[in-house]
Amino acid sequence: MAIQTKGKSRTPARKAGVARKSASKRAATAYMFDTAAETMPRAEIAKLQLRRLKASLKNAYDNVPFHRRRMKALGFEPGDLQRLEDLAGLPFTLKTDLRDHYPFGLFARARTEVVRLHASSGTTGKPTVVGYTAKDISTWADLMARSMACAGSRPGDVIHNAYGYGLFTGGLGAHYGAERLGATVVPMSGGGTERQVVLIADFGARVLCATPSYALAIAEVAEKEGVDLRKSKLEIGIFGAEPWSEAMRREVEARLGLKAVDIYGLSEIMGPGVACECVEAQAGLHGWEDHFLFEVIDTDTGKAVKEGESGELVISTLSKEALPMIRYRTRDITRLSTEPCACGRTHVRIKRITGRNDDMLIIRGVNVYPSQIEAVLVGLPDVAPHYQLVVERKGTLDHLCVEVELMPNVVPTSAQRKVVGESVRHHIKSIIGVTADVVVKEPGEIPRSMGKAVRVRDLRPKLS
Ligand code: DLL
Repeated sequence: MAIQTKGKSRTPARKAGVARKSASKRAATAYMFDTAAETMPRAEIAKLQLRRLKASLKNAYDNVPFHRRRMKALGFEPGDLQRLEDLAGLPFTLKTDLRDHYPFGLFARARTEVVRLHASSGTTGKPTVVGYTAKDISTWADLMARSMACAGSRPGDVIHNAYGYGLFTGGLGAHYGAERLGATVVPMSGGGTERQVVLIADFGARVLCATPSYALAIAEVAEKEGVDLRKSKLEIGIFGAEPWSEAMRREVEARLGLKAVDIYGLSEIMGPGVACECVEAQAGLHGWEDHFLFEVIDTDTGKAVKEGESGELVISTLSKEALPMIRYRTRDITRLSTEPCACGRTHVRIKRITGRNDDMLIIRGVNVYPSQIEAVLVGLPDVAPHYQLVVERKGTLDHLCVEVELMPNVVPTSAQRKVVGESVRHHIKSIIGVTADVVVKEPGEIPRSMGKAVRVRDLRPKLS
């Protein structure tokens, strides 16, 4: 096994990642959060999942009228679950179910037992509200600490947290995880990018937590300010909350001088830390199967796809108290792999999330995800890795315009723009197979994100 493991001791100090060693000794140990849980044989994982799933279904049945009604309609009681496969007989839960029961209708605990609320802003209609008991918050901190350790962070690190604090789960999720790991957390939130650059350098951050698009914005401001973050103490980026490509990974790694690790999660299930890549392999996110059950389904039929085939990720929670989720349709498109990982962890790998099925554009019959366009742009000379896709309806057809930006060192003559525009158009057509218009903008003209980047401006008339 490529990682050093700890013993099986479950003393609180061990579990909380606070080994009783000097800080320097701790920093020298490749750290793993909970060996017993993370390297469990797969048969053991399945046994644990069945036990926990039964309890989670019972929690939902006993305490949430919505879930009880749906189970009763099928003549199903939680005790009827014999095998994990039986779960496929239960209906999916959708984002609209949370909205329809706004704000607390799917909670399985009295409001007075709920110590924290988070919510999605929700571009249309009501926000999605999620709640946590004190135990849920603690489990989340454990799983975030485990994720951070998996990403290569360890007790004693300075963790610069540029995920937004507030109703978004990124900021507080990473914050509690970093503290639980035994690191020093810098609670920056998003924005004030010049100051972020200064503090990353001055406080000696080893780990940067941010969305990949914001990490790139930080790199860009550092370059403009003449600060070489590649020479700073930064070694690891824990990036997620939005789709990003392998090409973007290489770009941020080169510009910040770190290893960029993908982290995944969603508020409805918990927040960040549902799954995380290991720094050893950087090849898919270990989904923490002792707390969640993952399925991948065909979006149209709702049936399970074979392992390795692409489809929509569906997640059930196994330990959540306040908001148990049964077969939540994430809309995220991915593949699962139970192949052994170089790091020795046995938990399933969720392959890079290519996008959400509601972000997928269909341009003259060709399915396109923004991350595919990103992968093309990032490889091209003179083109900055900032872009937006504008989708319009022309007659009966959808039309795609890709807005790109020149690199700051390129002289923006009209001839140069023409060359770049032509090259982008050609590569998108030959690699993805769609015809797009290309608008080449000046450096800095495409809006930068402080959190999740807005990649698509959809100008098509809304269906009523
Ligand atoms: O984005 C939680 C999070 C915070 C994850 C920080 C990672 C880091 P929501 O705001 O509820 O929660 O958005 C969840 O974001 O369903 C995916 O569509 C997308 N997403 C999250 N992580 C990734 C990722 C947080 N690594 C939604 N790759 C999810 C691709 C991601 N998409």
